[in-house]
Amino acid sequence: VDRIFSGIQPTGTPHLGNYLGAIQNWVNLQEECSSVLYSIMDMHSLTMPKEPAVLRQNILDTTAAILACGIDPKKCFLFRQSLMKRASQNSEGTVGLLTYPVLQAADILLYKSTHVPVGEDQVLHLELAQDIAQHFNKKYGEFFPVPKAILSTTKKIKSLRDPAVKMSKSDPQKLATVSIADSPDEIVLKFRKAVTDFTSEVTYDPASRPGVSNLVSIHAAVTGLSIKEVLHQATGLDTAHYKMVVAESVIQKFAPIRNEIKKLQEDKSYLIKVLEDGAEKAKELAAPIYQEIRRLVGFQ
Ligand code: AQP
Repeated sequence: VDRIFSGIQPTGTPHLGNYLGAIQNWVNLQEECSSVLYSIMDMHSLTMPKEPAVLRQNILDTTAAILACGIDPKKCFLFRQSLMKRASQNSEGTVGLLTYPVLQAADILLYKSTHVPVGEDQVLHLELAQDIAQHFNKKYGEFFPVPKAILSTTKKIKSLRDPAVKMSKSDPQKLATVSIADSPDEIVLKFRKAVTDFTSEVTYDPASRPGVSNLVSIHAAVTGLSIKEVLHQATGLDTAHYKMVVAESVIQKFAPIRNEIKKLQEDKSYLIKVLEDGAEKAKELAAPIYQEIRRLVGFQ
C-alpha cells in the first residue's frame, strides 16, 4: 500500500454504516500507511443542492464526527474537496458538468492513489477510476497506479426499517438510520422498532432473515466479536430482547465518540484550521502530479 485516498459526503453526521463500512477502516489505515488522504466530498454532495449555510454547517459537523472517531490530522491529510478543485478549474471550467463517479475518479487519480477504502456500495464507482487509469496509461504511457478497493469486513449495514436497502443518511424514515451521535434514548427506540420477522430465535442468515442478520452484523462489528461468538451470546434470547442487547452495545461503543463530537463542534476555528492545513498539504502533493498530467496530454 503506497497511498490511500477516501472520502465522505458532508450530508450530516455519519451513521453506523458509514462508520463500520468506512471510517473505522480509515482509522486503522492511517496507522499502517504513511501517505493517507481523507476528503470531505463537498462537491459531490451538491448533486442534491443544499442551502449554503446548511452545507457549511454539515462540513464542520462531518469533520468533527470523523475526528471524534479517531482520524488524526497528524497521521493523514484531512481536507475539503472543493478547496482542491481550483487548480483544475481555471480556463476549462468543466468541473460543474462532471458527474459523480467521474469527479470521484479524478479525486482518486489526482494523488496517484493506490488504494481506496470504501463500503461495498462504492465498488462499482471505483471501477470507473480503474478504467480511466488504464485507458490513460495505454494512451500516454504508464503513469497512474490502478487503484484497488480496500473493503472493510463489515460490508453493508442495512436500514433498520427495511433490511432490503442499505442504511443511508438521506433515508426519509427517521427510524431507519442510526447516527453515531444519537442519544441513548434514540438508539434504544430505533432498535426497538427495527424490522425483523416472525421467528423469535436469533440466527444469522442474511438471505432468508435479513432483518435479524443485520442486527447480528451490527452487534459483531461494534463489539469486535465474530458472528459465531455473538450468536453464542444470544442463545436463549428472543429477537425483542436481543434488539436491546444490540442497542446497548451501540450505546457503549459510541458514548465516548458522541462526547468528543460535542466538544469538537464547539471549536469551530480548530475544525476550520484542520481542514485548511490538510488542503495545503494535499495541494502540495497534487501540484506536480497535475503538472505532469498536463504535460503528458499536451496541454503544456
Ligand atoms: N449502509 C452502509 N454500509 C456500509 N458502508 C456504507 N457506506 C455508506 N453507507 C453504508 C460507506 O460510507 C462511506 C462514505 O459514504 P458517503 O458519504 O459517500 O455516502 P453514501 O455512500 O452515498 O451513503 P450515505 O452515507 O448513506 O449517504 P446518502 O444517503 O447520501 O447515499 C463510503 O465508503 C460508503 O461505501
